[in-house]
Amino acid sequence: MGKGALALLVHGGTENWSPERWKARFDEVCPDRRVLQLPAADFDPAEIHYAAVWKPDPGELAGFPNLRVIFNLGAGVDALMADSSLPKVPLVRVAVSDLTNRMTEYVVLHVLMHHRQELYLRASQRERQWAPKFQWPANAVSVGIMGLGTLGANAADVLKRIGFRVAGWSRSRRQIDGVECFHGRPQLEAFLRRTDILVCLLPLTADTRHILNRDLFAKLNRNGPVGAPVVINAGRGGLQDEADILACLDDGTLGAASLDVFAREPLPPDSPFWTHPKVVLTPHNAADTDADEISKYVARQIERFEAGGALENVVDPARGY
Ligand code: NDP
Ligand code: OXD
Repeated sequence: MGKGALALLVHGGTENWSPERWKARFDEVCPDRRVLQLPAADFDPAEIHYAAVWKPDPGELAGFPNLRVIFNLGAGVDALMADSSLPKVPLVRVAVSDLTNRMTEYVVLHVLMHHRQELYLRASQRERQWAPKFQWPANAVSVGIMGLGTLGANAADVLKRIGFRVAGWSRSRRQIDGVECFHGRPQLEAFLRRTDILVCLLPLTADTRHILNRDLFAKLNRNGPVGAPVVINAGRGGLQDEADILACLDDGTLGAASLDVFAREPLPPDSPFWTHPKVVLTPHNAADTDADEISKYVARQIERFEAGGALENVVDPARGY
C-alpha cells in the first residue's frame, strides 16, 4: 500500500500564502507521497492521512475519515481552535528557529525604534529640525514581554543582551536567566507596574482575548525615560481592544503603539490606525512562515511519526495553544 496522501489547504490570500508555492515545496520534500492541493475535483477523502493547513474554512477538515495529524503552517492556532468540527487528531503548530528569529528581529526593531525616539526623529527630519533630545541608555528601560513561549523567550534573551531590563509574563512559572519572570493573573499587575515598553506575544485564547485594554494600559509604568508607555503587539489582533488603544493614544495613557496584527485583516482602508501619528503599523508580517523551512519541518515530523516517534509542538486543545 502507498503512503497516505497529504492534503494542502492554504487560504492566506497573500504572496507568502500562494497555494501553488506551498504545493511545489511539499512535492519536493514528500517525493513519494501524493500531495493534494484542495479543493480538488478527483480524489478519495479516505486516502488523506495528513493535512497541512493555513486558515482552512470551518468544517473543511471534517470529511477525511483516515486523517492522522493536522499540521498548522503557522505558530498561532486560534483560527483552528474556533472550528468546532475540527477532527480530534493531534494538531501540530510551527515552532522553528527560522520563524522565531524573524519575530525576534521584529521585536528588537520596534523596541529600539521607541527606545531611540525614532518617531520624534523622523518627524524632526521631515520638518528640517536639527533638534537632538537626551537619549537614555538601554539599561534605563524596562521591557515587559507577555508570553514567554517559543517566541517571547527568544526575544527576551536578545533584548537582555542589548542591555534592556527585561521581564516576562506567562501562564505557568518560567525561568530565564537574567529575565524577571512573572506568571498568572495574580502577578500581572506587578509585571505591568515595572514595564515601560510592553511587547505582546501571547496566543489568542478565551483567556487572552482583549487582554490589551485600557485597564491594563493604565497599570504600565508612567515614570520611565520613555514617558508614556508603549505597546507592541505581534500576537493576534483579537488580543487588543482597538477602540481602547486609539483612545489611550489620544489621551496620553499610551505614548505610542507598534501593531502588526488587527481584529480585521487586511486592515480596512478607513481604519484610523493607518494615519495615526503615534502608530507604527505593519501588515501581519512580523514573522513570515517560510515555505521552504516549514515544508521540511512538516516532512520531518511525518517521517518520525511513521517511524513510531513522537510528534513535536502538539497543541493542547484544553489550553487552546
Ligand atoms: P507559545 O505557545 O510557545 O507561547 C505562548 C506563551 O503565552 C507561553 O509563555 C504561555 O504561557 C503564554 N500564555 C498563554 N496563555 C496565557 C495566559 N492566559 N496568561 C499568561 N500567559 C499565557 O507560542 P509562540 O511563542 O510560538 O507564539 C505566540 C503567538 O505569536 C502565536 O500564538 C501567534 O498568535 C503569534 N504569532 C504571530 C506572528 C506574526 O507574524 N505576527 C507569527 C507567529 C506567531 P506558558 O509558558 O505558561 O505556557
Ligand atoms: C503565525 C502567523 O501564527 O503568521 O505563524 O501569524
